[in-house]
Amino acid sequence: MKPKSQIVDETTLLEQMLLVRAYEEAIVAGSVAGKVPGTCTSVGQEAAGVGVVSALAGDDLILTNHRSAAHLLARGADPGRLLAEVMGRRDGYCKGKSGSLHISVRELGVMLTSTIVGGELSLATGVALSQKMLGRPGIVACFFGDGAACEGVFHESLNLASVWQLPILYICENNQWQAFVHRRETMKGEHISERAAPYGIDGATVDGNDVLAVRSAALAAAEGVRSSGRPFLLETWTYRSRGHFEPDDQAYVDPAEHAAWLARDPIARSRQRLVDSGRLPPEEAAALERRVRERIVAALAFADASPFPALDEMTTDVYA
Ligand SMILES: Cc1ncc(C[n+]2csc(CCOP(=O)(O)OP(=O)(O)O)c2C)c(N)n1
Repeated sequence: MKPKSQIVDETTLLEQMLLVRAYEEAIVAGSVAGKVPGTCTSVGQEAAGVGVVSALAGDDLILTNHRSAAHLLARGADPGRLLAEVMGRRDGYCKGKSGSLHISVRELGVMLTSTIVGGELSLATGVALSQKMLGRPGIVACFFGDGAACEGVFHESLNLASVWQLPILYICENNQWQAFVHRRETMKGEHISERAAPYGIDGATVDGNDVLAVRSAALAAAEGVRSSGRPFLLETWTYRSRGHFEPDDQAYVDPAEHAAWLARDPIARSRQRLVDSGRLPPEEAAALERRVRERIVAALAFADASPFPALDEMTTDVYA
């Protein structure tokens, strides 16, 4: 069954962001303990992913990248099966053969995770063309980073999507960093959304650390793509507060920049807004956090109990 994704309640969005954070913190802790392979996290970017996915409809399709936890979890993926996948276990969504970097969950419409930077951009063009030719209603949401937007494939993809009028919502999570290099060193101009106009596409930048702002911008953008059948480029302005991958001591990061962005943490902001407005009493916020942590403890136990695939399964379900 497709998930119901038109969530309106900020407490639900907060719960999803907490789930993403707890899930990735479990991966970090597990990698330190040598139990889970280190991977790329999206700590600090939770509002950008959760806000956009909350605005998608059940039959929309998602293509994502190496920082996909928020996209998968907000879409309704089970954290136990995700952790099992990351840990290479048989009960993972791809039977433990994709790891975190290639995961796909067809039943949730998450078509693929690409670890080839920008790979999802060209593939989204094909998926959207197929949706259009088959007359299917779902639009395609394609998540990528600011580094990917500096590659040729970004320009080729936007050009074709505009020429062929394809229903793609491009979401650039501009987290300021491209692996170990700041975007200032590789990128001309401040905003990726400015690159939409030359291709005849509309674009916008939104505060990616404010989950309500992201949701509202994504609802408008997705609705525009749905009704016009044309692409849209939404840039979520955010920050990757952990390293490029685990472990990474982030010695290359300016501490003042890091501190300034930590002060804008999307989860703390949403929780504060809910508490200040009286919509979420502090004790209920604490109970919510406890429930999320318990869910992740159970998910880890599930993943840990799942066996590795047998040796004779090594060449099944894979290409080449
Ligand atoms: C084509 C290609 N080039 C380089 C890499 C190595 N690499 C992996 S992630 C990454 C940084 C990508 O930056 P960005 O698109 O901004 O995404 P972010 O990691 O910031 O989320 C790089 C260079 C790769 N996987 N694929």
